[in-house]
Amino acid sequence: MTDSVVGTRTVRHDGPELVQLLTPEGERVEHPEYSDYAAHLGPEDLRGFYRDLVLVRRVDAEATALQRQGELGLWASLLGQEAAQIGSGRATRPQDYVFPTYREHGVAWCRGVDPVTLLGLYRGVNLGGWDPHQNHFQLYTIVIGAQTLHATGYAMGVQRDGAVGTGDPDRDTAVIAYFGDGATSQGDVNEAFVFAAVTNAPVVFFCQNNQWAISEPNERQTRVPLYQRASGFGFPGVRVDGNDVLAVYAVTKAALDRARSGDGPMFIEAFTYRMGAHTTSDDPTRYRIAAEVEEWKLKDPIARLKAYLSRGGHADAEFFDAVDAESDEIATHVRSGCLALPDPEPESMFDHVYADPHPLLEEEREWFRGYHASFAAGEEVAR
Ligand SMILES: Cc1ncc(C[n+]2csc(CCOP(=O)(O)OP(=O)(O)O)c2C)c(N)n1
Repeated sequence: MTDSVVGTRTVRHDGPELVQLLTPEGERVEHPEYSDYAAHLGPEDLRGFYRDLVLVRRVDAEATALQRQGELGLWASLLGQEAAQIGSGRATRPQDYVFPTYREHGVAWCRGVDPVTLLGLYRGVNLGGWDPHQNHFQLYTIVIGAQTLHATGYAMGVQRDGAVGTGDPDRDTAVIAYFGDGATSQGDVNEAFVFAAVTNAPVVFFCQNNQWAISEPNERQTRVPLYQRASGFGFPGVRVDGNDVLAVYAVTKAALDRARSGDGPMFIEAFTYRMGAHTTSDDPTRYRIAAEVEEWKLKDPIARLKAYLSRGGHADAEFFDAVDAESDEIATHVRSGCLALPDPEPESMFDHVYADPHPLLEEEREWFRGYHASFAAGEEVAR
């Protein structure tokens, strides 16, 4: 067991319970239970993982820059959490359904959501920006933990539709809900665990433990490692190295297979670290010491896969250069796409409040139309 004392914090971040297939130095290691779930992955798959990690980091960096330049109102960075998201996202099947928070840009990437569409909410030009049914990727949820209930309800529906445990790999469906360590303190999350457990719903709870809920560190949120909570609800919990894309893939695949086959929910704690601020509105230097960040830089998810690929002769300089060139292209795509996002019609905020027409809403829309028309074009709104 390795404990590290960082300032006043003692953080348990190692030990036999942490599933790992790739060490921080980039060495492949075996795990008695989970190695098999990643055994079919060849060099080409691993190069694909590397490409995903680099590109989503670049999308994230470009979005952060856009916020700094006033083009986005806010951005929630995933820096450091790329492996947790790519590993788990790549383990899902097309028919599975994903319920994200507001930080799952890497999972969105795996589900085929264009990164530009992620920016609409943060630019304030729409309330979400993609069709959840197209990619089986729900809209971002800002209310902490709420999506775990939505996910559990959806999973119970999947069960009732008979899309679990049929043995047909294209039909059996799992649901996966993402949330952070802080969310595990929410009532919604605990209620979701209860419902999922007693109904044996096909849902995987995927917690990215990035060790901070804004300024609240893990030790202010829990007295036991989070993965151990699951047993109290009656389903298995596992802690995986969240910076190890291979281990995350293997553990998530195991949990999703289990859910699809009808064996019920599972909790995954992906132990990782938020390298940047909580959002662009946050200043972590007010509560977090630099030594902790420095320590986690040595566990960088991209560096460890790059080390493995290079040392094993699975990728050469030409490959790494090509991925870098592609990341420049995606940055350009994100930037130009963001600037081209159309401003919404002011009245469109009434469009999706109710599924069917509603008289009060129509009245409010009418009032708003008149109010808006009362301003001459270009005239300053009186304050
Ligand atoms: C119900 C609710 N309470 C409070 C907030 C304000 N809030 C936004 S993010 C956050 C911390 C979330 O931490 P965590 O769940 O660990 O996720 P992370 O952002 O670290 O990935 C809080 C308290 C909120 N959005 N919703």
